[in-house]
Amino acid sequence: MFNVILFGPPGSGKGTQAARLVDQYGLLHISTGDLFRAEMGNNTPLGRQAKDYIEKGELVPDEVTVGMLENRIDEFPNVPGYLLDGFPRTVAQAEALVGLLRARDQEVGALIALDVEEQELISRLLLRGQSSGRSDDQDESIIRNRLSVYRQETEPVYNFFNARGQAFTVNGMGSVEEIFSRLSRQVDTLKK
Ligand code: B4P
Repeated sequence: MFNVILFGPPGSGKGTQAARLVDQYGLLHISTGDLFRAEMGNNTPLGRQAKDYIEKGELVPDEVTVGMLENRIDEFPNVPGYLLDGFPRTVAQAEALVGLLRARDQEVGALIALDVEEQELISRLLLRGQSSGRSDDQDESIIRNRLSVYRQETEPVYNFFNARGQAFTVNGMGSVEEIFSRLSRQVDTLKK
């Protein structure tokens, strides 16, 4: 199994690139953002709980997020690997991930971070907000809060995996195709 974490700030292209990477490598795409939006769309108790946080640009509490991720992994035990998109977003989530994979005789293969300039992130998210209906993409102050939460709570996850020799960075500026070819080269090198 080859399990990859696709990492980066909101708007860095994680969801966009994850869709291509799963096609290329046959991995199972697990996006915690997509899972929360599906729960919100179905108005489930979990969705109602997540909505309050997401609409403010805050992170959903770790115990809720980790439980949802673990259920998803256990639904699909026999895949060539998982592509984690938007998870882990805190060091506590990273520790939980390592533990839950170890309990299943698995491990994280690598974390690949997309590096994108802040102004570009804001432009991409505002542009998506015009068509997606996502309230967290429509208000620049909420976007700025997401970026500040990212710097404070999520960036340390990079250091957590870097200390284990498992973190890599790819330039996330440019066209979707250019970025995909950089990412594929990185994955191919790691899989060798
Ligand atoms: P996510 O759904 O993960 O939201 P995101 O970070 O905004 O999406 P992503 O980064 O994948 O978007 P992309 O760049 O592909 O999370 C939403 C919320 O859910 C979080 O704020 C949080 O509240 C909650 N949540 C999720 N996971 C959690 C966790 N683990 N713990 C706690 N809370 C959690 O796309 C952005 C736009 O850029 C798109 O319109 C795309 O078309 C465009 N784009 C992409 N690549 C481009 C390029 N190269 N050039 C131009 N535009 C590009």
